Amino acid sequence: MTDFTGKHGLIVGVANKRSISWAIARAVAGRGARLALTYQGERLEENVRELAQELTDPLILPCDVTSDEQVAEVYRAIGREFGGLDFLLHGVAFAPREELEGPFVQTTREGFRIALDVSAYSLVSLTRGAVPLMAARGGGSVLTLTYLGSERVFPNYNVMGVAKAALEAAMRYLASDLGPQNIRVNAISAGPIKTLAASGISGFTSILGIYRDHAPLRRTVDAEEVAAAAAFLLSGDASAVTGDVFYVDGGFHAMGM
Ligand code: NAD
Ligand code: IMJ
Repeated sequence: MTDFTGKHGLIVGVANKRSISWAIARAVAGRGARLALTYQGERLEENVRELAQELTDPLILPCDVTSDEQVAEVYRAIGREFGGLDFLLHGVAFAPREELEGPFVQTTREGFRIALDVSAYSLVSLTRGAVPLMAARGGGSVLTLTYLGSERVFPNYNVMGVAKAALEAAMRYLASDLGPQNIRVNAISAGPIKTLAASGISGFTSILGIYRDHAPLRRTVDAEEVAAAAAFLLSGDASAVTGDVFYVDGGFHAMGM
């Protein structure tokens, strides 16, 4: 199933062992992929290098997505080392903490700019950099991670909801641009999972409880379940799927009440 033998991938968004991007890295590496992993800053380098010890011959590179120069250097290194690229996983999101509490109407111009730059524009710039390397392989697959807060209101998700709406729209425009080059672009909308991006969010535990009570499957999802769907979408098995938001949320999105 979903074999990645001989495939090369770039995974952006690993912070620690709980990161959804790390679960995806393990899933595709376990099916034979060779990976480049990036870390956001020196603070996270050691984490990523330690996790990557279980991978075969990984490429570990710095990448703060707000730096065009760092993004360019990532692709120069991948071009040198891999000579092409088959898939890209975008698992990056950030808004200043103060924006994730209190009323959305108080969102600052700077908080809005940062959230959309890091969480949505980065898909555009990372995908653009990947295009020549994917074209060299006759096509590729790009996948991003989103949340239902793009479509409905969740307490405190605030400007991240707006950033995820922009991310999903960007995903569709990229799918349209790049389809002719056989590059597919999709998103997984995951249910809530306790990761670093969920830590310290007030009310997060009660949101998990609401999913347990109301999702059709009456439970929350784990990162490995997101990773299994990600492996499918990143692989040739999904060769006719592009421009899609694929829900891995126990069915929660289907409910009205
Ligand atoms: P995480 O904190 O492990 O991952 C977020 C990543 O974003 C981190 O690795 C962090 O280093 C990276 N990042 C932030 N700013 C960056 C920058 N300027 N440059 C480079 N990297 C930067 O948490 P996660 O839950 O695994 O989040 C991964 C993705 O999944 C995010 O897009 C998030 O919105 C999405 N998601 C998470 C959940 C959830 O409940 N945890 C649900 C749905 C979607
Ligand atoms: C985050 C905030 C509020 C409600 C939330 C979340 N719900 C879920 C999340 C209901 C599921 C997690 N999520 C989907 C995210 O995309 C989180 C993004 C995020 C988290 C932080 C925390 C630390 C910080 N900035 C952040 N920026 C983005 O300083």
